Amino acid sequence: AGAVQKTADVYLWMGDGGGRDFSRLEGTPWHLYDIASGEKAWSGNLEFRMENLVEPGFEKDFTMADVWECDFSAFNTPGEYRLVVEGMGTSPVFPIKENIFEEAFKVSMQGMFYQRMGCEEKPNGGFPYSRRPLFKQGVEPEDFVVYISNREMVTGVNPDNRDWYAEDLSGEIVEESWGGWADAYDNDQRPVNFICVFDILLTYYLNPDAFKDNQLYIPEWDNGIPDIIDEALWQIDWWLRMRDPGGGYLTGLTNIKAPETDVNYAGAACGWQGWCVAAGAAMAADCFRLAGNQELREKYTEAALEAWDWAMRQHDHMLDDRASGLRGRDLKMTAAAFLYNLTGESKFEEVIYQESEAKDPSSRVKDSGTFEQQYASVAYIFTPQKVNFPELQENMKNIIIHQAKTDHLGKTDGSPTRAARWAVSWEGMSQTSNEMSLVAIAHKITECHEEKEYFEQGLYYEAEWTLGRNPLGLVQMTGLGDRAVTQTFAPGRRDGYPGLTPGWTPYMCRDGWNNSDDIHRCEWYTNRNYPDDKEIWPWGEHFWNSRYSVPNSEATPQQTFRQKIVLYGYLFGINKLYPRRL
Ligand SMILES: [Ca+2]
Ligand SMILES: [Ca+2]
Ligand SMILES: [Ca+2]
Repeated sequence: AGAVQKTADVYLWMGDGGGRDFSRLEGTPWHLYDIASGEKAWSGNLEFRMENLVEPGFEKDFTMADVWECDFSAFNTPGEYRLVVEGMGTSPVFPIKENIFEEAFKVSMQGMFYQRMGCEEKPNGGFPYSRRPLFKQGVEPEDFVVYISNREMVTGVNPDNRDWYAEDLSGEIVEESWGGWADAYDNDQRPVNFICVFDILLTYYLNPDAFKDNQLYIPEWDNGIPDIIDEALWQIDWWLRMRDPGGGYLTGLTNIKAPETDVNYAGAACGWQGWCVAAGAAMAADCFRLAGNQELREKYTEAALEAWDWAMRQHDHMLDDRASGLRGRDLKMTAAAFLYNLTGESKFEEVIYQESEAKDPSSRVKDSGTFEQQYASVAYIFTPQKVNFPELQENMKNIIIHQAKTDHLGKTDGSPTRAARWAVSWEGMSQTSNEMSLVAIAHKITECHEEKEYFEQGLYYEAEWTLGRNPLGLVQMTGLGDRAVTQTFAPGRRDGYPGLTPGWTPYMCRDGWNNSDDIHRCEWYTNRNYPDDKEIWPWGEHFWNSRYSVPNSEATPQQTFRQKIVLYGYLFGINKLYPRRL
């Protein structure tokens, strides 16, 4: 039930034996066995799907084998099943049920919770605390001090490099610096991760009625705020809290390293951060408009207007500086678009027009890593205010639908694994950075039934890949079911609870990033392969269930967490609001 798409891929890479040829089994009967009754519930015949190839867009061969398939998309009876192919074997037990993405969505959100810094409360659901120590002034360590650097973190060096920030200090300290999310397993807090706020709020924005209070494994229960917004506020409130004595918005914190754990350094305030705070606070306020929460709508609108005014007063507006693809001008446009929705002031609509790439109908609304206007465009497409630039709004819709087809769905027909995600340039993320937000938006805005089905199918392809329809049969994150990643370079080993922190999606990088130290060297693993030629291994099998290779098993929320939140959260949302035929 629910899924438009239910298929099992049949293939096998046999090491130096190459891909298994199943052609003699083509047409072989297969069956779904109902576990409860022990009866056959549905049957079909094995069909050829595609010859092995290097996947277009990714330039990777994920399977190293031809692919056959069992398609039971038409079968919709809830229950527990095994797929049995005669003469071949049987799958593990799997469920067919309503809204199968609920738990996947909740675990992907736990990924963010366990990046929280300074969170004193225990989460709901019997899970451990997030990061310790808290690094909270007056609490832990009690004499914790954060000095303000004269150097900002948007154009500055990686904040893992503490000394660079420490050697040029303003002489001031930060009153309160707790909150926000850590960068990775290490605990610097930097602008490249700030984009996570926008993807989390986008997930809410597209299906607001699906997201409620008391829904996630977080501490903020019974506060009247949808839990997904609570998680985004953990970062936004940190941005608002962490100011310099002149009211400037500080750009992050460096990586605290033992033995110097009672001191840290904050990046200087700068124009880009002003736009970022204005955009995040305005988007949160507009989410509260949709949630009908007048008090918090006003609170975050005021915070956004204050940040907007502060950014306008800066001598350098940093409109072309970027972090994680978000340029200053994209953030300014995002702030303006949500502030237009909230205030109806024409000056904000004019900024949307001025900054939008979509004035040119052949342009794009996003180009990951380069520019990012999808959040602003969504705000304007769904604006409750008068639309004075109808052509711009129409261009935005058409561009999103076009990009969803060309950047995403257009790849699936030529892909043995039906890859629909954005093809990122870094190999480590080629299979676990499942960026599908534009397809989710396109699904929301199209009025054409065939397009809706097409986009929905792409979202399912990608969700299936991450949840087990891959060569390792692996759930590509920690904490979800018995096929999930269990060993990776993630926190949670010393928290008194079994296992690592949930919701961690490793990069699954094969070749590393050229560091020569052993914890980075992927060669340590690939040199121990049999067969020893790593070039004949399927990319889909490049995960070593081990904690010791950082490029293979570490992660950052901006690179591999936020994409799954949008993907599972969107599928959860539409299945909750519009349950499919049974
Ligand atoms: Ca770091
Ligand atoms: Ca809540
Ligand atoms: Ca643990």
